[in-house]
Amino acid sequence: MFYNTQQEAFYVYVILCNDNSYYTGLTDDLMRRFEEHINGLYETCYTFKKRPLILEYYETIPFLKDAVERERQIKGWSKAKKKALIQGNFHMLQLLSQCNNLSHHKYKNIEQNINPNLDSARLLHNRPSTTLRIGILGGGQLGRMLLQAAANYPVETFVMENDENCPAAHLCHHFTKGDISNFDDVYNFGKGLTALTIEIEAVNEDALQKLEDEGVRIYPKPAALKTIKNKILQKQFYKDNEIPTSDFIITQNKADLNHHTVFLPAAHKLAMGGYDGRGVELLRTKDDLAKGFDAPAILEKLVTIKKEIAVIIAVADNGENALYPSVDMVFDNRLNLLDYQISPADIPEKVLWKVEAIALKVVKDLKSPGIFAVELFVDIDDNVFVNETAPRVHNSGHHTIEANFSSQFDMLWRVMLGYPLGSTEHILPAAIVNLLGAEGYTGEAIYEGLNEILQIENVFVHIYGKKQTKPGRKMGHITILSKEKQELIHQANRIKQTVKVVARS
Ligand code: AIR
Repeated sequence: MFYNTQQEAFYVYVILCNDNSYYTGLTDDLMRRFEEHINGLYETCYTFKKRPLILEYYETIPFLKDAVERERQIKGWSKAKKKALIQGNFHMLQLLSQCNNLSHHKYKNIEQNINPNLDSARLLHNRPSTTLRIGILGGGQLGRMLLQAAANYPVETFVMENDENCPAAHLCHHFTKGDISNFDDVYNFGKGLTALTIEIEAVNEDALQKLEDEGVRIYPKPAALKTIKNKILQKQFYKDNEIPTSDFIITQNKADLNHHTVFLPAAHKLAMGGYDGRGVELLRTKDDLAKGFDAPAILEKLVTIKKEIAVIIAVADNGENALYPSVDMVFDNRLNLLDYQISPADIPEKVLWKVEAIALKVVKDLKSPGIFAVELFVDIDDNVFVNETAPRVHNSGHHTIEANFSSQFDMLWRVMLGYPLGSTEHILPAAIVNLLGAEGYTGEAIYEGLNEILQIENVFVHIYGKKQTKPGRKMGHITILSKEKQELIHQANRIKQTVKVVARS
């Protein structure tokens, strides 16, 4: 090979071939050389019939001797190292360089485990988007809606859940059947991924901690998840951080309740594992004590509630945050489940400020990026208390799919992929109605009344694809958009009366 040694610079370049391997070369005319590759000039002698696809990387080097040395160096590098160079991931490059002395087996392991995008969001912003590998623990409706939003981004998605027919199983690129509460299952699932999120709290947080220590980004951080997941720790966290929350007593078993009858009426909430109305019992009088839980729990003084409000907040890796307009939640007291919700909430500005300031404090004190839903009570004197927080996408944010510029699901991808936060502004006010499995029906789900409802304009149906219905199970939701609050309430009631989730008899 002859080079024009009179010229000022030489190029060492890396091209991606159509079999996904890299070819490294040296030239004094980058464009000409690349065209020659494209036209197949080097097919047999250099690339063994690997046609180049893309010129991925080049360096300009002033002296031929240095350029030859650099080409020799890069040629000897592994694919992972070349990839790190192309991505400008110097952290990974360094780590891989240190691995040269290890045995092949060990080296391969490290290579696989090193997250190709360990560098911060700052670096992510500054380079072209590459496809990242992101996992979701849990495959229910929240995972499903996350995946619907993921389809718009350069991301390879992974889901782990016990049930291979779960709502999220068929929307991800890779499904793993596994137990999200088992250490080994979670660790093995997460170790090759760039980032991991959860769609339910009941996951193995020790495995998440180990993964985080090894460089996988976890949303929310395992430490924040640990605090929230256990209702006793969660309540203690509010107390320690002077966040207003209703009074509570910790109970270890059912017998403990007998010592606290003066505290009634109260809500007894299981420390671990409750969701969607499960793990909560209202104890009004002594006669209700038998309904209490025989496991660690909190007994929470009932507040005279005027309103229940939820605020969803997104937090980026760099701490930047974005608040969604608050949501009015109207509950079904019998099932302890959300009945319908309206956003933005109808509350005086002074109360709204309190709500937003308290919700923001909760999220800031948790010190974690991700999406958080803070549920709050407003009492008859307009005092605001935190009820509970979820460190994930949440039922109270489902309307954001149609009603806001960036939905809560879209937002979480922005956070995890290191993109700028989206706008939380609403396009139109919205209401949602949860579609719950009707009382008295258990079995293969069928949906009555959808035809009628789908004739209404500005109504959006979301069926979660759960094969089996049972009383009170969340099977779907319907969103209504309108400028008029009365119209939202009217359509919400109409939907509640018309749509029914029953079972095939
Ligand atoms: N979920 C998680 N925490 C609260 C809720 N609602 C969602 C998640 C989870 C699903 O509910 O998406 O996977 C489980 O619903 P089910 O009906 O299968 O118990």
